[in-house]
Amino acid sequence: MTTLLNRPAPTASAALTLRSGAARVLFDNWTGTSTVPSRTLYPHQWSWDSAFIAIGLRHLSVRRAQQELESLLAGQWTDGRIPHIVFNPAVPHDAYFPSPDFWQSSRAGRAAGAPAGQETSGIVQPPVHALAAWLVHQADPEESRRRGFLARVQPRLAAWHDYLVTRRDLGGAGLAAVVHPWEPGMDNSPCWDAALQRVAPAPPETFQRADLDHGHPAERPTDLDYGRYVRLATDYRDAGYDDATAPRSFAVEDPTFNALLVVSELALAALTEELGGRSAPHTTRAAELTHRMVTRLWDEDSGLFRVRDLHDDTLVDERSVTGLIPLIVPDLPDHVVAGLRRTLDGPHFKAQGTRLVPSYDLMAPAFDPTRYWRGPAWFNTAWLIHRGLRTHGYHQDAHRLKREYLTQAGASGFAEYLDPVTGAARGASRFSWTAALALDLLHHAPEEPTP
Ligand code: 9WN
Repeated sequence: MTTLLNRPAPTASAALTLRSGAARVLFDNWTGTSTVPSRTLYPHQWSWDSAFIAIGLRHLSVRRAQQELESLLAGQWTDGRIPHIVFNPAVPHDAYFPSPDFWQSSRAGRAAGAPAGQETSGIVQPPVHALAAWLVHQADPEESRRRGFLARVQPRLAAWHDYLVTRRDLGGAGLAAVVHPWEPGMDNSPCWDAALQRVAPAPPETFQRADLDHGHPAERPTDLDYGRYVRLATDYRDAGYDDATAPRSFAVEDPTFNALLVVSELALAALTEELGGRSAPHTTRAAELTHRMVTRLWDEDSGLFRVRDLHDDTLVDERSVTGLIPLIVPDLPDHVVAGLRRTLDGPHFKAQGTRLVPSYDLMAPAFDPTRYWRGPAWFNTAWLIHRGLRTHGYHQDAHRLKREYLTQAGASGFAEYLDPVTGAARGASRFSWTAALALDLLHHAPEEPTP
C-alpha cells in the first residue's frame, strides 16, 4: 500500500510529464521580461516569487532565470529595498489591488529612492534573492561569467541586505523586522492576529478588493484583515516609506524572513568571492544573524522558532511553519536542529501524516485547512524545509518530502496551496513557484552541496 510515509519515486515517464507540465506553466506565465505568479490572481511581478521562479527557470533557460532576477532588481530603490511588487504598466489598474495608484511609489517614495520610471509597491518580501542568484550562476557558471551576471547583481544584493540589517533593525537587536503582514509573505497567518488587533481597519468603502474576482472567499483573508492591511500600507505610504519616521503599529521579527537573510548572506559571500571580493563580511554577518535568531526567537519548550512582537517585545504564542523553515540555516546548534525535526513530525505539524507541511498548528483552535496561511500546505515552504532537511543530513526525510511534493504538484495542477488533510487543491492553479520548484526538485542530485 502506498502511504504518505512511502511514496514511490516517480517513474521516468511520470517525471517527464511533470517536467513538461511545469515548463508549460512557466512559459505561459512569462510576460517577456518576467513571470507572473498566476495569470488570474497575481498579474504583476512579485519579489520572493521571482526568486523561487528563477531557481526553477535555471533548469530551462539560464538566461531567462537571470532576466527574471534582473527585471525585479530594476525596481530596486536607492535605499536598497527590493519592493514586493514591480508593476507591469500594461496591466489595467483594477486587475489587482492595491494597484500602482494606491502605492504611488514614484511620488510618495521619491525621498526614499523609489525609481522614477517604474511603479512598485513600497513594502518588501523575504530575501531569497541572493540564494537564487547564486543557484542561477551555478547552473551555468561559464554563461554567467560571459554575461557578467554576478558583477551586475552583487552590488544590488549587498545594498538590499544592508537596508534590511540597518533601516529594518527596528528592535535594535540586530535582526530585520517586517512592518506589514504581506512582508513575511504569509499574509494572514495567525501569528499576526494579536499585532493586527491594534490596527484600526480602513473603512471597507474606501477600497475595492480584486482578489475575490478570482479566489474563493473561504480561501482568502477576510475583509477585516484587508481593512487592516490597507491601513498599514496607507500609513507607511503617507510617511514617505521612511522607516525612521513611519508609525510602527505593526513591527515583528519573523523567523523565516531572518533565516532566509542568513542563507542569502552566505550565498552573497560565495558570489562575492567568485568575483574576487571579500566574503568575510558576509559570513560574519550570517553568523551574527544566526546567533541573534537563536537568542531572540528560539523557543526550546515548543521546539520551534517564534515570531517576536516588537510592540511589547514578547514571543507570539503561535506555532507556524515560519518557525520551522529556519532549518535551512546551516550553523544552528545541535539541540535546535533536533528540536525542529521532532516538531516537524510531532502532533502540531505531522509532516508524515499530512500533505506537505501545514502552514499552521493542526491542534490550534484557529487552524483552518482552507484559508490561505492559516493551515493550508504551501509548496515553497515545503521546498525550503526539504532544503533544510538536506542541509542537516536528514536525507531520508528530505526524499520523502520531495516525492510528496512532486506527487502533489502534479495531482493538483500546480496549485498555489493544498488542504493539508485531504490534499484538495486550493487557491490559484498553474501557480508559478509550484511549477518552478517542482522543476528544481526533479533536477536535484541529493548530494548537491548547499551554500
Ligand atoms: C500580497 C504572490 C503573493 C505571494 C505571497 C502570498 C500572496 C499577496 C496577496 O501572493 O500575497 O503580496 O495578494 O495575497 O501570500 O506569499 O508572494 O504570489
